[in-house]
Amino acid sequence: MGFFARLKEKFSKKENVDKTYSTGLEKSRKNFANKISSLNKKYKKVNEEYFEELEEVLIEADVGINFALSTIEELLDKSKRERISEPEEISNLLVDILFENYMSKGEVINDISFKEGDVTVLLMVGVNGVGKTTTIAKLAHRYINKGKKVLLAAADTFRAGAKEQLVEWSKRLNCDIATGLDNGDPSSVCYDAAKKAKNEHYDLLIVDTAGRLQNKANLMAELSKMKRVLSKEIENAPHETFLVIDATTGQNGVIQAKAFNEVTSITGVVITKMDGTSKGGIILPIRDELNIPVRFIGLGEKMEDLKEFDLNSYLYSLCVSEDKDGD
Ligand SMILES: Nc1nc2c(ncn2[C@@H]2O[C@H](COP(=O)(O)OP(=O)(O)OP(=O)(O)O)[C@@H](O)[C@H]2O)c(=O)[nH]1
Ligand SMILES: [Mg+2]
Repeated sequence: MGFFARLKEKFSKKENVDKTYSTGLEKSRKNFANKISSLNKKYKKVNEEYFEELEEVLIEADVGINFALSTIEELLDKSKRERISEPEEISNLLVDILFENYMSKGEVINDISFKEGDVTVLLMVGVNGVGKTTTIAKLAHRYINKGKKVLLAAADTFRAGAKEQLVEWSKRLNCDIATGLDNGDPSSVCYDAAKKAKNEHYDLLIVDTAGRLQNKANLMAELSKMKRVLSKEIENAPHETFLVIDATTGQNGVIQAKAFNEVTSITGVVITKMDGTSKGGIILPIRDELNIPVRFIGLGEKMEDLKEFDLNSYLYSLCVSEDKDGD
């Protein structure tokens, strides 16, 4: 049995499907699964046009041209080898290929692994407006609920109101925060926060950074200074650097990921605003081209809508059409 057949069996009971995933990916599912389902009805046997249309559906889901081309090529190869010509089976094989491709691109990890008895430091980076600060709030909420002592650092000293936004979250979450001067050096906030986190035995320090679009050299210098300051206080900090990407920006997100990956080492990607887009395929080329695991996925505005990335739930919610599902 292929991956997709097993997945459908696993989720044959609706209550086994994560509601946040299925609701958050609704727009993407309509744009992907439902289109494939109509394609399968249109063709009795697959032919060249079928594969062309399937490739178009992939591109519309925003997986990017290169990823779409290589996936279709692999699908053609496999279907020939396995002598499959029935549309439904071909599209099942497509999901198997998407799964295998994700799994083959390096390690699959989600949750943060904590350093027992020491501070774990998480640096959040990404261009402006992608959802860094709200994701920090959601992560803080998550780990506070798991009994962790969490400190936030407002190291976005650049954007007007950025500090106040994080302070507001800290109040709502009842979470401690270290702040600095507006337009001050973000590294000095990092220094104060790291000292406090170490002396007062916090489990997790989450550092918010400015999403300003600047030249690579400046960004690299600023991030490496912050990292240097953090690691002086806490061994090997930051232990995690998450790049936040807004799913609604589509292929632009892939470009951002490449750019950030060149200036600093990223340990994970967080994809936000999945609920607001039909471009849900964006996760696949990011993983394919960067070999970085997607760690969390933002499927809505509520605190609980940030979920650990789960490939099964993601592919199921993206690829199983509603008409077949009986919704
Ligand atoms: N629907 C939805 N909205 C989200 C999600 N994540 C973030 N947002 C919204 O995106 C907007 C921008 O979020 P911020 O967290 O301020 O983004 P930022 O990256 O910190 O922005 P800058 O500090 O200006 O660089 C806010 O209105 C959030 O509510 C999500 O998963 N789903
Ligand atoms: Mg922010």
